[in-house]
Amino acid sequence: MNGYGLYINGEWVSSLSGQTFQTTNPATGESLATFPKGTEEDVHKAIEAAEKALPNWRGYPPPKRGQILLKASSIMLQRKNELGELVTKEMGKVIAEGRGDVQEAVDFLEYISGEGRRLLGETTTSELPRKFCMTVRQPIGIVGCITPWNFPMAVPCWKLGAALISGNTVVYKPATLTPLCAATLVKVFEEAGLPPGVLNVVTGPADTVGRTIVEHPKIRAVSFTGGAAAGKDVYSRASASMKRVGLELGGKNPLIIMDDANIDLAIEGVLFGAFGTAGQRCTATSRLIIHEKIYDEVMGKLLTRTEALKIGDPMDPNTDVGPVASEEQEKKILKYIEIGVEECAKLILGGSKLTGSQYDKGYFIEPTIFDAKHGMRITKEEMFGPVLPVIRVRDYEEAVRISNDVDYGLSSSIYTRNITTAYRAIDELEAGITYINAPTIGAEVHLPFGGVKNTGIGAREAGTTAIEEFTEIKTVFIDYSESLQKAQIED
Ligand code: UN1
Repeated sequence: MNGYGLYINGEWVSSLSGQTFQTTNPATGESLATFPKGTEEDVHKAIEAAEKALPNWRGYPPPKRGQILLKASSIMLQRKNELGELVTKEMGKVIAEGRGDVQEAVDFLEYISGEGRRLLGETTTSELPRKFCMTVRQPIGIVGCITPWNFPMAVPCWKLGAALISGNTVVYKPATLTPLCAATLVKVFEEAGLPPGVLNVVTGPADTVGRTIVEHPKIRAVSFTGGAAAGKDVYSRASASMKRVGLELGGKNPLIIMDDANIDLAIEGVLFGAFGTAGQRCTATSRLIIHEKIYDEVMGKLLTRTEALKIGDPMDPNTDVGPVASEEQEKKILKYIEIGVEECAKLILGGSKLTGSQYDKGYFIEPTIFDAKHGMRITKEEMFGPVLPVIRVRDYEEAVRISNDVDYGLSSSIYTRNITTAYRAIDELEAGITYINAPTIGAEVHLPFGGVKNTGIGAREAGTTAIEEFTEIKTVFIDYSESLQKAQIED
């Protein structure tokens, strides 16, 4: 077993508490590594290092910052297989998706490195003669990034890449389930030439490490991806020091199949959207809404295809569904299955933890399908597992009304061959992302990512909007008239 440290001021150090925690493989229970349990004082040290590194990094020409990020991207690409295996070992997604997680990180770092040659401001006119007006982008200062376990390479890179290219220094807290992915990622940045103190990592619990980051007045912005309850807590605590807050929280993403859809294509989409990553994506297809005319046909085919999914060792390339990420996840998902049964949703498929032979050491849950009614808890709350409630509707209007009648609004999808229906859905679905004839998952890094309602606030991550979260806009007026000119007052 390897021991790892916190990464502060370019050095791997142990926690001031001397306490540690383990990271384990959710498919086998095998222990992977030991990490320091960071404390409030450890976070203070990380903040000091970030503060010390800030003037130099702020002054670093952005294209040079971009070169470092581009190098990190190419190191990750070279090591894609090894890093993909690490993702799979530490959080359980199947190996093709483990590699996909790494590829998404590679793609984003490549994309955002080019921002070093843009970071665009605007120039515009003045209402006074011989006066020049423009905006420039400046770093915010020290920022905190708090990331989830479900995309332990991609999501940290969205945040760290955008924060770093913008000239901020960072205190980073990875999810307690995936510290090994985080440490490996940080080593990539180190190898790519990131100066000491620019990126600092403190592993440990949310209620000490996370909370200190969120509350410390020297941290000027926090970017958080995680559950809705935790996100609300971050938002209210961060407000005391008037921080900039970016939140990417949950989803209850509908996939609608209309009566004119290509049904086989739609079923492929449902399988990938609902059971890919064992349903543990914020974008996962977590409600299936089917037009009544084709309900029986879709359900018949869906059940046959779902029953054939291979559940097991996520390192085996033939496996379709791996374990869920932890015991806590397993408990929560099984509890939701119980709730579904109690509220009289009809359990059509699955519903149990798998046991026996290879399953006993890990957290495996059968892909589960419920025939449900809109309004049940399983149709409104995020379950974050391989559990799909299906709702039957009369027409498009009812499908959209039900789609929108939840607290979340991240991703959404409709399968239809009718162009009018497709365009109406773009107008009418309340979500940050709408797919036409594709599942709710699989967003690309050069487009904005995020949602409405309880899904989050702040600028969208990724895409052209990625730097909004991590830059301040300064407005500049240059008067070269050699006289005092008074805006709004002179004729
Ligand atoms: C997440 O689940 O937090 O669109 C991110 C997708 C991926 C990103 C998911 N590209 O499903």
